[in-house]
Amino acid sequence: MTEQQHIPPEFTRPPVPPDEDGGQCEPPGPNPDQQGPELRSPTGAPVPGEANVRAQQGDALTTPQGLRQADTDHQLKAGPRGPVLLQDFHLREKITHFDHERIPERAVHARGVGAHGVFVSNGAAASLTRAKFLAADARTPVFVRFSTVLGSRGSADTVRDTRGFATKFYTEEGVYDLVGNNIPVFFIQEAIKFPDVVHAAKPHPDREIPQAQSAHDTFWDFVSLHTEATAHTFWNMSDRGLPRSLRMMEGFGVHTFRLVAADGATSLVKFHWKPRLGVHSMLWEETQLTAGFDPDFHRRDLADAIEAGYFPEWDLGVQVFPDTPEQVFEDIDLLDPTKIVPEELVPVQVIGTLRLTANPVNFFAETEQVAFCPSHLVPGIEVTDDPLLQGRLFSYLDTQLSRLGGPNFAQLPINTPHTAVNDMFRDGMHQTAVHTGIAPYKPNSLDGGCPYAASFAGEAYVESPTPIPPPQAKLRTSANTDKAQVAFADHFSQPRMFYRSLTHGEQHRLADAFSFELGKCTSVTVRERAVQMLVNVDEQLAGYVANQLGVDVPAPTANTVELAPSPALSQKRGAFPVDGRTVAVLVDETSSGGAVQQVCADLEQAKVRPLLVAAHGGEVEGRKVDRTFATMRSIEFDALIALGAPIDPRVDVLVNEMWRHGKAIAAVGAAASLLQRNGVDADAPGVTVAEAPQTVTQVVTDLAEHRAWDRIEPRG
Ligand code: HDD
Repeated sequence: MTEQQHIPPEFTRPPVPPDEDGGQCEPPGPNPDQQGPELRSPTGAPVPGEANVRAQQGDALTTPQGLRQADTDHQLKAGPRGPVLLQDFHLREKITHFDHERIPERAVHARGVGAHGVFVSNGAAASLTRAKFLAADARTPVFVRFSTVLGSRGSADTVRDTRGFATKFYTEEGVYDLVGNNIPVFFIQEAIKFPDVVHAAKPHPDREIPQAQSAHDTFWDFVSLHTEATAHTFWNMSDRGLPRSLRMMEGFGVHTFRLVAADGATSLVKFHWKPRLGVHSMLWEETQLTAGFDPDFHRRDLADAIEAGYFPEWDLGVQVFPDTPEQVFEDIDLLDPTKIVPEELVPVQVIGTLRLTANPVNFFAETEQVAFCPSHLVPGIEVTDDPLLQGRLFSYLDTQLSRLGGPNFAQLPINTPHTAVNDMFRDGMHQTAVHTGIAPYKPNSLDGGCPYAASFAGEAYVESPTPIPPPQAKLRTSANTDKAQVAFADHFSQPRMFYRSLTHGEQHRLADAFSFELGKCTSVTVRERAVQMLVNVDEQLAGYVANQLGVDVPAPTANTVELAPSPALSQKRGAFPVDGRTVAVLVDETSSGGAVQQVCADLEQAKVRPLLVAAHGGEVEGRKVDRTFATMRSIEFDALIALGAPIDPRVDVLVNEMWRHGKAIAAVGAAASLLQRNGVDADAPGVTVAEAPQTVTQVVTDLAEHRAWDRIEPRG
């Protein structure tokens, strides 16, 4: 593990709290704290006893039973060319284990990448919730998994799709999972429709085509019939569906949750993750090139940035609403997961900051086996009657039973709480705890009544986060109101608000996305019905797409209301931190005189990653060549600084693509001929021709804007 991939000090297990009732219970199973120096797994969970055993064996190759092995290259035969012997148990065990190494991929969100980190609360939510990890200055280890939704585990990162943003907080009160997406609304309002929307969105069941795409008949057939999906569909067709980096996208809890303060007072909230690096997207062409050239692009971007010490950060924020029986705010039903509350109406208040600081040591052990569930709650955070959220509370545990081999997956290191577990759950496949005692039931006297029922004695808090609250807790349900039902039924007013909140450039790219997606549908009926959905949102948009498809524009059919645009929904422009951005430093045989070293050092000083690009591998001025003309493509770089003007068609492709994608381009001295040769206007926005130091300064400034928008967006 590199020095950067340290396990933050937060990964020490908080002391096991004294048993609340002062009892003398021994926690079930071996207490690793009593077994000498603990070995910590990457997740920070202790690995009981392993430190001692490993010391004895050293690093010799062994069988799973610990038998030291001298040879794993040859099979045991009767004579040098004879039949293989059944008694070659190493051969049998090795191949048998290999045959069973794959587990079922996630039903959705199969393609993902994770990282460890820490959440630091600023205490702003302490008055709203008794959750201890939201107290002032509380530091909590976390594991985050980002994911796409539709694709299989081996699909490309940069497809057009929603991104999962799941965060596991290992709090001192147990695990809290905030299982969100980078889109604040969802396709459906009721969980019962989830199998339908996923069946429609996944590849067609006859040929299993297309992989990881919504551009096909069944998806658009469903969303144009089940029009509550309109809002999410618009967000997916916008730039939000094409994140430049997992480090540069927002996250949303989507649902409305309930916070419970220490005095029992409740409020309703929506959670937001705001990336410190800003929200930035790729262009559609970039994503297509990248999916082929580097399918692991987002995984690599996240891991490389963390490895380089550019730790990505997000501010966690909440929109806070009064907890009224109606649970409706300004005619927006807070139980409807297809609706947002514009930030202009209810601002987002920052309550803490997440920083990702370590890559997993083992993908399968951590990223593949992590199990999130919206019902992993802590005191002070509760669910509401949102019909989508209610169904999710069941589905995650259910699917993980088959994906992770039975009911004990919470004992896997990545899922282990950093607190004592006295669940009295026993046996079952892969039970790893060695429980003690003879009475895993309550009430009992034979184990001294242990474990004691947790009480919150001394605290006003009487509610319980457990799904079946004890008699003293009251179930909170929402009032039925006609207004609420009407709000659920309006599927087009908020998509229109979203569309009208975008810049012209964003609207143009969204219209082209609809044209691409629907252009891939072979059914004219589906195309026409999708245009009907669009015309209920915006007639000009529908007209543009209908023209691209060659279909007529129908009249609007829906009753809608005009909502004020929400500027917060458009991706912010302006200068953002450039941590971990990549710059191609292009050299040729004339590049010398220390320019390479100087430019790369200046870029690293600005927290930008220089990638040296040359005709051949090796070194230039003592610096390793990172990419050759054979291995590079423009989509890997956020900007280009040319110190040379090599004559090579692949270099010309690089320059043309970066020009077309509005990326910062700079040339030093004679390298300006490279721009001239490719028709790059030296006076255009985002283009710099200067001496080396000035080019770095200007490129870093341009990088902060993400793109030279004036170069690529239609005027007006
Ligand atoms: Fe889900 C996984 C997010 C609706 C059922 N979901 C999953 C993951 C994320 C989300 C981020 C991946 C977790 C990981 O990295 O392991 N899901 C959402 C959001 C939703 C949503 C933000 C709407 C607001 N999900 C949703 C519904 C259902 C599910 C309505 C079922 C009724 N989701 C699942 C699942 C998954 C899952 C099938 C597949 C893998 C897993 O749970 O562990 O149970």
